[in-house]
Amino acid sequence: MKIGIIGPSQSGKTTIFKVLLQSADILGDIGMFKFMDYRIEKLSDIFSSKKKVYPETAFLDIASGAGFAAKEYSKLHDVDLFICVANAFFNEDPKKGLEGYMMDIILSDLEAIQNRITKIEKERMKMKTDTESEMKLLKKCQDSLENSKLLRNIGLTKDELKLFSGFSFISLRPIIVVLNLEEGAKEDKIKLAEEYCSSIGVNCIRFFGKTEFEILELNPQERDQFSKDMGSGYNFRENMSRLICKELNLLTFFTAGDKDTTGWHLESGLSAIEAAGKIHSDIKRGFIRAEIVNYQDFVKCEGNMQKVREAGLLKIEGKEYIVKDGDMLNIRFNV
Ligand SMILES: Nc1nc2c(ncn2[C@@H]2O[C@H](COP(=O)(O)OP(=O)(O)OP(=O)(O)O)[C@@H](O)[C@H]2O)c(=O)[nH]1
Ligand SMILES: [Mg+2]
Repeated sequence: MKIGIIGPSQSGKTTIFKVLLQSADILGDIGMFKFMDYRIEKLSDIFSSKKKVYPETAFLDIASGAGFAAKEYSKLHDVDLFICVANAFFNEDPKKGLEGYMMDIILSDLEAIQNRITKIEKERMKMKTDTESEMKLLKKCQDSLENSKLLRNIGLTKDELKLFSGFSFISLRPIIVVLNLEEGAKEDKIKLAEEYCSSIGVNCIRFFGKTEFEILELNPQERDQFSKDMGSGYNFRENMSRLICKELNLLTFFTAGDKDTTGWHLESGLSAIEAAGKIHSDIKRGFIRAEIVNYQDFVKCEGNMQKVREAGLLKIEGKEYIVKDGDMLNIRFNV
């Protein structure tokens, strides 16, 4: 999985990249993003784990030129989700900046669609595969893009998406907008930008670039104090982690013990055997059963397994069990 930061020039892309990745993990314009999750902190406390392991993904800081030049387009083809940063500091109008940038995205997809249509029209005779259904789909997408609709939001079916598997349209992938603001930013302008995002079906999150960057430079104790002063729940990295999971349809399950507490990502709807495979192929191969308690229930029982058992909240499940977000898995296996 790969995430890419895009957006207008000088909007704060590199700033947010550094904040999300916490400088240490950065190598040039690529780094690993750790998905923050308070549940990992809590579980590792309860289990006195020696190590905490967060789910991770590659993160790219994609420098912007004007629009999407062909060479940039090729850098984007394997990115699964885009974070688009809009400048809302210095009295900028974030809505205007966003509209311009979304237009660039739409135009670049439109160009790819038109190229394909032209190619099919020219070479229809030579092409072995049925081009009729593809052509119909291309025209439908062309229409939507011309009406400023992102391809992600036009309800393409699984079969239609399959026809597009050889392409890498940007607007077909999830985009999260980050409004990069400053204390004292004009609320009405920000609201307008947020309304625009919701009108095009894109999630949007506020980010105080400069403040976050300053926090980054504090020592860990000062950072903790600052977070407390800002009120609980204030944690940009964690909010962003949650939003990315939601967009990519991922849930988090845990394994916890004295050695480590680990958070794992799994696509929603998958079963215990797939979860086992994430941990280790041997565990998948030798799967016998899974003992499962959900994080919520575990905490309700004060992190005491005895109480969990007495309350009947420890489930014994087989391979087919559909894993839920927050499930703690202990898989019995034999190889
Ligand atoms: N005042 C203010 N300045 C900011 C904020 N965020 C970023 N900046 C400044 O804006 C400038 C651009 O920030 P970058 O993070 O480098 O922006 P960028 O989008 O990566 O820029 P390019 O890669 O050149 O397109 C830098 O001088 C930052 O210090 C903010 O929230 N407030
Ligand atoms: Mg930059």
